[in-house]
Amino acid sequence: MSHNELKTKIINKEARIAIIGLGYVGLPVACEFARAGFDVIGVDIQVERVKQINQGINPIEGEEPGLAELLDEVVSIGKFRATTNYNDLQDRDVVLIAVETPVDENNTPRYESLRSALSSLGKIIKQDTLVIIESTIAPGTMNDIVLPILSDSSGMTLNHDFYLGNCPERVMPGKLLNNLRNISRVVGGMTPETAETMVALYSHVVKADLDPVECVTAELVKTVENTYRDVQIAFANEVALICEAVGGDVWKVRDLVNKTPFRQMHLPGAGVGGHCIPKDPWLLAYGVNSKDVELRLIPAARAVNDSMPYHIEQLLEDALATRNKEIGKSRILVMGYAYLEDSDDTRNSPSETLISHLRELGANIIVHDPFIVEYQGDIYQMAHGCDAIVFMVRHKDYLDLDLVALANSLRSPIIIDGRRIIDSTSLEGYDFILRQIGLGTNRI
Ligand code: SAJ
Repeated sequence: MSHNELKTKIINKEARIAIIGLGYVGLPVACEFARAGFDVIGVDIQVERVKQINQGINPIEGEEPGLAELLDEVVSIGKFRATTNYNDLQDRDVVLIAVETPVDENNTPRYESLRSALSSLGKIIKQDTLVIIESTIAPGTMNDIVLPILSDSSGMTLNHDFYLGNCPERVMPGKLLNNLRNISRVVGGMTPETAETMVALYSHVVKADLDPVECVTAELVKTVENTYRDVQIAFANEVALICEAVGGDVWKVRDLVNKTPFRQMHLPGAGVGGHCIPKDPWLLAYGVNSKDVELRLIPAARAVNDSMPYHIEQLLEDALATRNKEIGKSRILVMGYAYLEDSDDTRNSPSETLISHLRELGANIIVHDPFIVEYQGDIYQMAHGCDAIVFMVRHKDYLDLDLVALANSLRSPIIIDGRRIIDSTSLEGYDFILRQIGLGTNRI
């Protein structure tokens, strides 16, 4: 089969597709291609996950509108099935790889899952297969890691025996199917012809722009778009620290700054969590670490954002000191454990950083989070006898609390607000000690 014959099969939905990695990226993609009419096989190393999927049960946690129903539908009509066995992929024409690409404590990418998927695939790949990496990878990874592994393990030659591309995902937890269908995608091909074939493939499931580019551009766009966000958040956080120091209110400053054309100051807060924003700047940096480019802004932004949970701790320590209390002998209620408002996702949560350090100092910590079963409970009861309450996540449940009842529950009415949940004017007349990120006129 030639490249043109492959493209024709893709256009006619006759191409047989495989997705390696059935997580929050791979599973929705598999379901969408199956829904479009393709025959799809999914591969995952987790036996239980494969079993659940083949029973039509959605293994992805959290609210994902439409996913459970779509999965059940495409499995029941036989368009999608899952396996742990790579040998089941020997008849596949297109293989997408959507495995995790985390960074370790030294901010170095851990490509073990990607390497393993590529070498397993290489052993069974057939002639004229199109392989597409959907995982987020450092610039240069396609050339330096993906291509060599695939070539060596298959004994095949790029653009002669197989075709290769990189199409990073732009899906967000809670909006997986909607994002997949409606957000534009950068489509990186090792050749322009491959990029065009990939556009033909994705046009069956994506209703937004599909932008064909070289692979390095696709690698850069994905890591840069999240690094942009991290730097913007760090800027907002540093402005918040300035406002605290000079008696300003960062929220008022931000609103007025953003009235200026072409300004989009982000939200300062208690820290930056999740599986994308804290990681992708390091993937971008890794892409140039062998070159003579000294990155100063991007690592500095990461340092600012990583410092915010410790700044919350400083606000807490200062507030306790006004009542002659210290962290090590206090009982603290931490509100919010997830990394994001109205989510149960706790990956890289700033709350985790704060809580573990407070415990190291000897504090007695109680955690509340309405989205995490082990931390659910009556807030006013949980506040009873606590020396302070610390808001780390802007869950909607926290936006209309009875602050007087809260004050009466607390042993000392100290509120630390890391996400500007409390309207300080609502505390007029009450004996609260309020410390807020970015509010310089803190009440004593
Ligand atoms: N955060 C701030 N200030 C802000 C925005 C976010 O402190 O102005 C914090 C959040 O509290 C959270 C972290 O940053 O702890 C990340 O928040 P996020 O809104 O960026 O959510 P994520 O991590 O789910 O990011 C994803 C990314 N999507 C993909 O990688 C495909 C990101 O590119 C999106 O911009 C983001 O979703 C989104 O906009 O929802």
